[in-house]
Amino acid sequence: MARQIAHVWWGMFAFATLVLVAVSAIWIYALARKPRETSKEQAVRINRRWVIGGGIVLPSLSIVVLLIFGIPTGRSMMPLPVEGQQPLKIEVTGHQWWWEVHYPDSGVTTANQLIIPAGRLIDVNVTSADVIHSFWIPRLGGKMDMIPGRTNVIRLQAGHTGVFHGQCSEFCGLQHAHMKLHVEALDDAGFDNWIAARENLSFTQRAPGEAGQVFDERCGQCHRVAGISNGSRAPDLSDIATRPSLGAGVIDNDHDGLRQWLREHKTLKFGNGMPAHDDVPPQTLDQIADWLETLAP
Ligand code: HEC
Ligand SMILES: [Cu+2]
Repeated sequence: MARQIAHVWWGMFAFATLVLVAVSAIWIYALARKPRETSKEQAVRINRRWVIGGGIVLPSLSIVVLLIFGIPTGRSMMPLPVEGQQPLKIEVTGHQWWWEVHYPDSGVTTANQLIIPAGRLIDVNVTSADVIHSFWIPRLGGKMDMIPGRTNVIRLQAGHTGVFHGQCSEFCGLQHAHMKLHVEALDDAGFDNWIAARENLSFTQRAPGEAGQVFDERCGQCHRVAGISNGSRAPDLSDIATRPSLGAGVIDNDHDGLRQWLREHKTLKFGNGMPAHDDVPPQTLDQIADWLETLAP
């Protein structure tokens, strides 16, 4: 659909260029030619021809042609039923400043990453938990406001597998720029595996000793880890070890990055909704990090 829109855009661009060239040519010709003797009636007739032809017929014709191409293209981005295809429904909720991603058919929840099957129609149901955000994956086309108390649907389709980048595109506060979404299109089998691995995910192993206690008393109040904690105010951490970045793209999710996030997230992402844990000994935070690194399907 994004490709069709691009085609319409290039068509409009080509036509506009043609009009510009033609008008310039006529203008230069009019400047350069010798004045001709014309009677008053003749002048009026010529005038009228230009007003009717250039001012009414040409624009009307252009708009009709544009609508012929534009309306079907616009419709293809609307979440209308398609014969023989059941679009995959995914719910994406904007938060200051991270993305909650939920697959209602399988009950899988993740954050800051949107994994989709390539080639399939996807109906992304977007909303917001706080202020207005906007869902935008430039290379997949289309953009949709995420409005609290309202669900908008945008239909997308990735033409091939690979990584695309998403970004919030409605100013939503201090860290609006740090609200990136990792979008990855997998082949059908890869996507089914990804979902199946998370479908009945449940952990039993807590972090050892004090780390486990701190997690239960604090982290778990906001964060969910399947089988361990049930917080819903912050990104679900059940598959945190498999995510490419932390803080919606602020820092890579590797050994050092995770430890740095837990200690310094207030400087890495000033104003973000996670409280500082300065009173927790750094070794304990590191132990929590060790344990978070095991949270993968
Ligand atoms: C008051 C709620 C709250 C508490 C308590 C809390 N967090 Fe967070 N946490 C958040 C929020 C909100 C974010 C998202 C911040 C952002 O990216 O803007 C977050 C992000 C994270 C992330 C990055 C997730 C991602 O996918 O980007 C990790 C890891 C994390 N928290 C671990 C912890 C740990 C470990 C603790 C306990 C020591 C903890 N959190 C306590 C609210 C909380
Ligand atoms: Cu934003």
